[in-house]
Amino acid sequence: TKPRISPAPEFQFEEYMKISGKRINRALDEAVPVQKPEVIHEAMRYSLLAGGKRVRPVLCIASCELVGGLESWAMPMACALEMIHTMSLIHDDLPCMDNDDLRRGKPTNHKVYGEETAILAGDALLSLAFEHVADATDKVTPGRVVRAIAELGSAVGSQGLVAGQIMDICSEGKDVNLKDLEYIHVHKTSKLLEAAVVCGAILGGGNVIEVEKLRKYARCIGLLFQVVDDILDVTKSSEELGKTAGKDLVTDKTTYPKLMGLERAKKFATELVVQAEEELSYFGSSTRVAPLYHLAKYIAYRQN
Ligand code: GRG
Repeated sequence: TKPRISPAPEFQFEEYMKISGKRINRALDEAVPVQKPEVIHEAMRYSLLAGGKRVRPVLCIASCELVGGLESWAMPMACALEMIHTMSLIHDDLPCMDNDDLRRGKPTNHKVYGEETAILAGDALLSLAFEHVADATDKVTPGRVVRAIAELGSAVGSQGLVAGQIMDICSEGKDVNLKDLEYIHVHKTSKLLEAAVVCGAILGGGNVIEVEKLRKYARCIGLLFQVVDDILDVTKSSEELGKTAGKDLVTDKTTYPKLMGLERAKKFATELVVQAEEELSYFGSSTRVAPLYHLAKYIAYRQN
């Protein structure tokens, strides 16, 4: 790999994530007030405000600011992305899907509110996401808002998240090759990350070249996100195995390390960071590019 220059080396990434996270959490809190019927709004708020890294909203805002927009132009979309991400987690955790009891360190939505309410809370968050963006035409032209909504819709539906989830379900218990695995990840994980970056750029007024450069960057970090997830899965499992000798913690899930070996998976992750940085180099090394540059690194070197 060739030597790389870090844009704005003095950039305080952790501080940036903390401050952005606080502003995003405040906007989410205001977007879903407690109102009648209380139980559904409580269930929506329970999962939405339960923590999480807020990677998608931060990507959206950073991308908007990179092309010259303001945070406030992208905030409704940033909230919508987190609402959709959260609803996909609520539905993914249901007994008919992954049947998980814990999410973000707390009991899953259906464990607290029951399956019926959890399904409806997910549906309501999905619907609210689009309403929330469509309502916000006071700062950005309706044309840009409509383009961003189309982008978001395609990332979520039967060509997006839903496509990834259905292929994942259909491949259960079968041999999955690298091409199938990539399809699942691109749709389950990358599509929404791509929408976050692209919608931010559209709302910020980016031109076609800027939007497409950022799309390429987003595709790299989307895949990177999943490769790293798989690597963490393996390395954590082996750590756990050390601690809980005899207990079988190795899943039969198909992962990148399983298909290409741990070392090649790590090399692949490094290549993806380099490629993501190359896409960003189009924007020079101003402070505005620093958040996206550091977000790629954060995704690559995170521990959870
Ligand atoms: C979207 C209409 C619609 C239905 C849902 C269930 C389903 C269809 C899709 C599942 C999608 C899914 C669970 C993808 C996994 C995405 C992923 C990488 C989650 C982890 O994201 P992080 O690490 O989590 O950003 P935090 O908790 O930090 O937000």
